[in-house]
Amino acid sequence: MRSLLLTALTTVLLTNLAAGEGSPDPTGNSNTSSGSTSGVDTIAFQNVGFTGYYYDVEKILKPTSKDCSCTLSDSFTVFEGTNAPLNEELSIHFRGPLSLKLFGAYTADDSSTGTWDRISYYNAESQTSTNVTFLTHAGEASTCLGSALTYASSNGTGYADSSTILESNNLINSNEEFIIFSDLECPESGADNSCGVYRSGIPAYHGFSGTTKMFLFEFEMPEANVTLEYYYDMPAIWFLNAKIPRTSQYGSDASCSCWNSGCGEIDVFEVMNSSTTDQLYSTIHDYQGSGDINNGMQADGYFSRDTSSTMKGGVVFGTDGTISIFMLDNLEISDSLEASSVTSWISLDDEVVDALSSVTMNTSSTASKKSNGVIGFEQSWTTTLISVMFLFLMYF
Ligand SMILES: *[C@@H]1O[C@H](CO)[C@@H](O)[C@H](O)[C@H]1NC(C)=O
Ligand SMILES: *[C@@H]1O[C@H](CO)[C@@H](O)[C@H](O)[C@H]1NC(C)=O
Ligand SMILES: *[C@@H]1O[C@H](CO)[C@@H](O)[C@H](O)[C@H]1NC(C)=O
Ligand SMILES: *[C@@H]1O[C@H](CO)[C@@H](O)[C@H](O)[C@H]1NC(C)=O
Ligand SMILES: *[C@@H]1O[C@H](CO)[C@@H](O)[C@H](O)[C@H]1NC(C)=O
Ligand SMILES: CC(=O)N[C@H]1CO[C@H](CO)[C@@H](O)[C@@H]1O
Repeated sequence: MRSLLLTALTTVLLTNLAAGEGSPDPTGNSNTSSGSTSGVDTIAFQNVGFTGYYYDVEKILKPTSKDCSCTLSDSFTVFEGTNAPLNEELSIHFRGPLSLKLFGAYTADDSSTGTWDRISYYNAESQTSTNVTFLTHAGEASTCLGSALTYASSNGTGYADSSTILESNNLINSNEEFIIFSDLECPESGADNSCGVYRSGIPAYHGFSGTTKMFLFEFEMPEANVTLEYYYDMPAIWFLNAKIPRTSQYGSDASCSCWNSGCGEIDVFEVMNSSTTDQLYSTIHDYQGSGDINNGMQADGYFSRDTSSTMKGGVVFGTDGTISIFMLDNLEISDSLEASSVTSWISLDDEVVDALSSVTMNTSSTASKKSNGVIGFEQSWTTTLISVMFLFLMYF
């Protein structure tokens, strides 16, 4: 279920820029407000970033006992500015069925000019990895926290006692997950707010921070063959505020994570349910433009999942507050990329930009969280403008 607010703020533009073979709509321009019939190539969230706050985990009590619990800090972390809170450190999550061929993380001073420098890299075929740590949930179970993070073994889902590169054939199944962090170790738990408080005993690494950043992927999402109860054939690539997995990603106590109070998540290529396993959606989960953290703000278009060949794509967190998610067949994950090239991958046709309508709106609501009677709070926010637009290029 999508929030009504999103619908109110969303302008859907589907433009066929070059009619041709394989075109889902060879007649030319078309639009729809109730979901398109075929995949898009780019999804852009504009005007991302707002001033807000979230609650950090302060204490993790009796983590392995059945009455384990957490408390959130009374003070809160304030965030502001372009792309906030997604300008904070993010971890990158992969759910199967998926195999990762290539990964690159980049930074730039300005997404509109100069160059993007690659700071992190993984190449499955050449077995190269730089500034990447693969973790997974193979550690000690806990009711309030879920399973602890550990280093991932080479298949992505087993336990390893030190940092291990994923093997070249790293296909993981439905409901299996590995996570990429940088190789920069966190300070001691609670030492500062960069990594915050985290679960004791885990390998704790920094995520990827900054307003302007880019992540590129080459991956496969083959059809699932093994029937599982959860997340059957629902692969995904998504980002969380890196504090979330270090405390609790799948626990039962919402006070064990900053997620509920909106520290941030963006799903870039995600199968949402078992009825739409060939569609990859993009969703932001924070309180910008939506009071519903669970449903978040989902873009109204989707990428087509190709189960029989490699897909290439990425996400650009622009200096201008536009987050562009795209698929591109001739993507190169080279060590440096011209901003102009990246811009050309995600640029929207003039006609489309001119046609964009924007909505300015203030809204406020309450999002209360009560866990084990710990802290209930109210959150209000103002959103100035959110619009979501889609560029429908020739994808096939
Ligand atoms: C993955 O690796 C772990 C540890 O090395 C092993 O126990 C597990 O069976 C492997 N999983 C598969 C599906 O091979
Ligand atoms: C590795 O990634 C982290 C997080 O983005 C970054 O702070 C660090 O500078 C990177 N290391 C190198 C050598 O680029
Ligand atoms: C399922 O089977 C097909 C055909 O053998 C194979 O290509 C695909 O990789 C398999 N998927 C998984 C998740 O193992
Ligand atoms: C599956 O997810 C898509 C995308 O969010 C949505 O449009 C569709 O209604 C969902 N279907 C079901 C059965 O929930
Ligand atoms: C938004 O809030 C500001 C400050 O409260 C107010 O001045 C402005 O008129 C509001 N805008 C809308 C569209 O309601
Ligand atoms: C090109 C095209 O089909 N435009 C349509 C977009 O949707 C509006 C509202 O339904 C129509 O009025 C346009 O004709």
